[in-house]
This record gives sequence, structure tokens and C-alpha cells, in this order.
Amino acid sequence: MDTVSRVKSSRRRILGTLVGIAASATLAGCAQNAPQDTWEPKGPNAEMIHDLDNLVFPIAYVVGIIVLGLALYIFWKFKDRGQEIPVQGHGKPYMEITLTVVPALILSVVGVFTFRTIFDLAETQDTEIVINVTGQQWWWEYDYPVQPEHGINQPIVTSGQLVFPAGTKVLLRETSRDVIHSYWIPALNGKKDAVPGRVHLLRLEANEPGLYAGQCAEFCGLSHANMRMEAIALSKEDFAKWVANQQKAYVPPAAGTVEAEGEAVYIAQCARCHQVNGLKDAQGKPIISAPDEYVYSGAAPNLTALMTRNTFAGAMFDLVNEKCRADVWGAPSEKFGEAYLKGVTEDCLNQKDLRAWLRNAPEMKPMYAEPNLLGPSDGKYRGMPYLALTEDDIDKLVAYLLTLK
Ligand code: HEC
Ligand SMILES: [Cu+2]
Repeated sequence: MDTVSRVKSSRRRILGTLVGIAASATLAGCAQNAPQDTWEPKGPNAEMIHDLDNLVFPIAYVVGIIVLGLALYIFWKFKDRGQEIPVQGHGKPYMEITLTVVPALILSVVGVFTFRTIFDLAETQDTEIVINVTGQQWWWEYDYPVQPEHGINQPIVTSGQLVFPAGTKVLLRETSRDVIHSYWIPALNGKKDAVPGRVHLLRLEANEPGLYAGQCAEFCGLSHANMRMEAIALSKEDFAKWVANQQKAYVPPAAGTVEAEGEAVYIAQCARCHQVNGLKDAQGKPIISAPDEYVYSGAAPNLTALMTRNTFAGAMFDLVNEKCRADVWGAPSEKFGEAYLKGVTEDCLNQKDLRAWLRNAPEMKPMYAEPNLLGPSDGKYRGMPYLALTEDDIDKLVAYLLTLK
């Protein structure tokens, strides 16, 4: 190949690549099933951000196109064709003033609206319910402080799915037990970092009952990509039912059943990390878990009402099988609460993934299955370790876990 045609073909290849990149970027914007699309706000806080985008982006597009167009024109027009270097002057005052004043005006307009939105989003006096959100490697914990006006008479602790009333101004108080995470449900609001030792506030409100997906938005280590969450908005009546159910007293399985055997395995193998409220030992003493002795973040998900949520392990796996998942996810807004509150029944349970989790959790989700892997010898796990359970124990445990609802 001679030099000219080689240059031509490499140019063609570069052009082809550029066209390919542009086409895939454009087509990616056409996705139909995009639950984390920020351009489809489903609540007033996300709508505020969206309104601001609708103002700022068109202005930015126009400015961007003018600047880019002028730059390209100037590159072409003043390309070095061997002409003489132009006379060097001391600038043109009228041009300099215009080029300062016009952007300043544009930025002031954008600034006024941006500041107003920032202040509106920072408003916390009008919120109607408070939920604490704690990030840790690699799942989210939610705890509901006592709020008698919502029927919450004792703290509720759950994980993975944030359950809250629709049409209600929710205030999230975020923090973290280990590294920095970021809470982000794009349809309901922007992101807010969860930082150890600090409490950050985030408003959340959904117009309609439904399920709103999100994921941790701050790189937080090995399983960052598997640290998902779902916000479940229920009607006020359904939320009251959910709250009442979460506070139900613990019912121990009847003696002699496989569930009772499962409870014994649970106490032996799991209760050191996981809490089941109301669980008592053989002497009738309450069993209080102490995950801080084993887990780096000092916490493991509270399993008291495990079967009322339909995902587990940082919402990475479904706790329900595909059919039952479709019943809840596909339910119309007015039926959604009813479908969700059914919880996980035996015929709905995703046996495969739950059993695989108990068999070998670190194989299901990348975690530091051995202590001491991170250098400083703290002797603690990040995540849930491999526990070498027998299949027999797993059968019993699954039967027992099914009673936790
Ligand atoms: C050393 C502490 C530890 C022990 C022991 C332990 N787990 Fe876990 N478990 C964890 C941690 C930490 C997680 C969260 C992992 C994640 O999602 O990243 C977890 C997650 C889970 C989950 C998912 C819960 C949810 O809401 O997402 C289930 C179910 C579970 N464990 C069951 C068990 C059972 C049953 C046992 C006993 C056989 C057990 N675990 C023993 C630490 C432990
Ligand atoms: Cu995270």
C-alpha cells in the first residue's frame, strides 16, 4: 500500500470509530426499560431538579454550539497557510467588555434558579416522617425512629428496601458505618453522600405507590456495583399495615417441627451476627447479636421480618421467584401495595438463590470472605463469610427463615 492510501484508510477507520461511538451513545439513550432514568422524575424533589435541567440545558446547548461552531470556523479560517503573522494589538475593549458581560448575565440567570432549587431541596422543616439510612459494605440499613403519629411505637430496622408512604414528605438521615457511600434513587431525588461520623439529610417523596430503583453512587470497594436499593412507596393505609406487621411480636416455631430445628441452627450459626427481635435462648433470655465483633462495619441485616422484603444482599438477589416478582413489579399502582404486602410465601420463595447464599455467600457476592485481607489486622469480615453448613442445616434454616415475616 502506498503512503497516500494508507493515510486514507486510517482516516476512514478513525471516522468509522467516531461514527460508531456517536451512534451507540445516541442509541443507548433510547432504552425503554430504564428505571434509573433521571429524566423521568416520579416525585416533587426530582421534579425540581428536572425543571432546573430543562432551563439550564437548552441554554448550555445554544452556548455550546455557538462556541464550538466559532472555534471550528476560526481553526479553519486562520489555519497556517504560510501567510504573514497578523499585527499584534492590545485587544479590543468593546469585544472584551461584551465577552465578559454576556456570560455574566447568562450565569446570573442560571445562578438565580440554581440557588433557589438548592435551597428548596435543602428545606427540612416541612418533612412528615423521618427514616435513618445507614450505608455499609455492601448494603443499606433503614431504621425508623419511634413516631407514634405513624404508628411506629418501637424502632423498626430493615434492609435493602426502603418502605415509605407515598405522597408524604420523607426526611432521610444518612450516615455510614465504614466508608463513604452515596444514596441515590434517581426518580425521587439527586444523590447524597453517606459519610461516617456525619448525618446528611435528604428529602424524598413519591407521587404514586410503586417501586423506585437506585444504587450506591460512591465507589465503596469490592462490591460497590452490588450495593443496590429499592424505594417502595405504599399508600398511607398500606404503609400503616406494613408498620403494624414489622412490630408484631416474635412467634417461636412449635417444638418438634423442622422450623424449630432451623431456629436452633440459626441460634448456633447466625445469631452472633444477625438480629431477630424477640428470639430467646433455651433459658428464655433474649438473644442480642453482636456483629461488631465479627463484621468490619459492625452490622449485619436485621432478619426479624426478612420475608416481608422481596430482595436480599443489597437488593442484589430476588427473594421471590420470577412469577411472584412479576406479580408485584407488574402490579398497577392501585394494586401494588396489596401485592407487595403479601410478602414471600413458601411457593414464592426464590429457593435457588437463598440456598446458594447460605451454602457460600462470598461465592454469590464478592466480599472479603476471610478476615485480615485488607492489611490492618482487624480480624473482621466484610460481608457474610462461608459457614460450611450441611445441606440438612440449610433445609432447616430455609424452613425457619420462611417464618420470619
Ligand atoms: C460473620 C457474620 C455473619 C454470620 C455468622 C452470618 N451472616 Fe448473614 N450476613 C452477614 C452480612 C454482613 C450480610 C450482608 C451482606 C451483603 O449484603 O453485603 C449478611 C446477609 C445475610 C442475608 C441477606 C439479608 C438481607 O436483608 O439482605 C441473609 C438472609 C443472611 N445473611 C442469612 C444468614 C444466615 C441464615 C446465617 C446463619 C447460617 C448467617 N446469615 C450468618 C453477616 C453474617
Ligand atoms: Cu456503597
